[in-house]
Amino acid sequence: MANYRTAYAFAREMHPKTEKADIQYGTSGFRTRANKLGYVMYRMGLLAVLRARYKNATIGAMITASHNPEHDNGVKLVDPHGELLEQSWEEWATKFANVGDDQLEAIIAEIIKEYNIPMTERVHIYVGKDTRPSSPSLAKSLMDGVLALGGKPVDFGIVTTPQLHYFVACKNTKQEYGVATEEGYYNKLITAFLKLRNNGYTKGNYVNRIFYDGANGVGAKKIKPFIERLGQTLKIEMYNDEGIGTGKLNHLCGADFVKSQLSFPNGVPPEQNVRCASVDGDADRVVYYFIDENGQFHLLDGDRIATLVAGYLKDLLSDIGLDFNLGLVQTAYANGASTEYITKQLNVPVACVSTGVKHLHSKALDYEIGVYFEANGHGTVIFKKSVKDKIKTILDNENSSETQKEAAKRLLILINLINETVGDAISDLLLVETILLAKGWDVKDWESMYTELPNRLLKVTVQDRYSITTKDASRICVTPEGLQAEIDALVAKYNKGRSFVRPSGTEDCVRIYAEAETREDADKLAVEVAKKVYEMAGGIGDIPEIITQ
Ligand code: NG1
Ligand code: ZN
Repeated sequence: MANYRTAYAFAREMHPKTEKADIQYGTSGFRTRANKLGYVMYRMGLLAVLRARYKNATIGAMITASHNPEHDNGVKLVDPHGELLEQSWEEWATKFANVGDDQLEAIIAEIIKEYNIPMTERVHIYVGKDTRPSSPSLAKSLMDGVLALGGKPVDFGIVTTPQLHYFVACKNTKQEYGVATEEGYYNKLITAFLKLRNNGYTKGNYVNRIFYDGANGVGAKKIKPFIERLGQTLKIEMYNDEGIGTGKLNHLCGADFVKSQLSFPNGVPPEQNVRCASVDGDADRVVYYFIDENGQFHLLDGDRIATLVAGYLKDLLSDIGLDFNLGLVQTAYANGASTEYITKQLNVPVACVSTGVKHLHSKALDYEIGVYFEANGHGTVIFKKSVKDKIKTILDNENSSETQKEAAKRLLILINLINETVGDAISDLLLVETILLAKGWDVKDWESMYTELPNRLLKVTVQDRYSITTKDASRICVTPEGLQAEIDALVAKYNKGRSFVRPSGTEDCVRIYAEAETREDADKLAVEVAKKVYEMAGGIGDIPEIITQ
């Protein structure tokens, strides 16, 4: 069997380190230009085997750069329960990626010693990839790494990020979570969705028709089984399903484009008052939007989904007559109005954590039912096992009323519709559709839950984005010194103003967020803060401005 010595020799021969500059395992794994990633993939293959042996479980590796342009790529490792790689191992990932070829042997030996990793188990590594043209060869490099350390790569081909997370969870729960195949995934979600539509699929203002923007990526491919099998229960009209390698992935379309540009994606017909949904390049995010009769664009983002879901769960729990510790997790990007609505109207506690799914997911675990969503549309709900067990007892109890039993049954089916391992655009979309139908709501009813504060996201390129450091879930800027005071002064000029800046973990830029009482003010504040960052943090390239199209 291969051992770490041959892995080291193989690396030098086949996957030598080509880049001098260090890279960092960021918000969502490694992400950069695809042509810089070959050796990083190989090394992540090695690390995945070590992690799998340490955990005595199957580990996943997803090759994707999500919403980034087509020429980028990346990799994120998936831990045994389908969650993202534990943070303490991110440091190992960064070390593995950056050591010289001649230090690889030593670092493998070091981690084996540190964790006392048994090097005999033949562990499985589940590998998935998005539709980027660079993905197949990068997957090959990663699988070379897996084989070099005697692991067994299982190639799932092109799948969405949440599908891969689901497969890993299924395998490690011995299929209790579901069957670890694409078919198993479709069956689980479609069965749940159809059961929830059993009593009909139109009600009140709800119309069972949506436009779906596949971002010219894997989200377009993987919605097809749903379109076929949901039939009339939900008429999904798909747009942006261009072939692989056309350069159109995420280009002027997809969830990130819609959320950051606040405009309709290319390729989707702007039909008035029709619910539209866009997913991103690996289909782990979804946002909704529509155009009204005055041609005005309206966005319903992750905050809107979170409030819709949390509100509906509260209703169901009150029908069931059980009181669980339900909490919602957001980031600083959440609209101030959504946070206020959730805490004051829904009476649900809200926690604010740093950007990045891993932070939201781990905080959500603190609640019996944890709902988490990033404003960009990435999120899900997680339920403690004890919650599921208690709900089941309602069904078995002969003293339960019909209302209680109905609600309990519904919630248990709803849990099967939710991908608890990670945010899942398709599962979230089906969840939203289920709730809107239950309430008899169209997009306007949904939007009227609360009035959002206008907000704006901008990017600034600087010499070294890590010269910007922050604290308090990114809400306070620590360095460059004096920048926070400048931001405070700008914010103070605007009613309901709020703004913060942080280095992106996935792109080489600093992100600026601003909100205020009016659209004009939010835009102005965003540009002013962006200019300050440009001045004080070594801006390069264009001075930021709002490009309206
Ligand atoms: P960065 O590039 O670190 O801001 C972005 C998103 C995150 C998360 C990751 C992973 C924003 C502002 N940031 O991270 O929320 O989704 O990508 O894809 O949307
Ligand atoms: Zn994504």
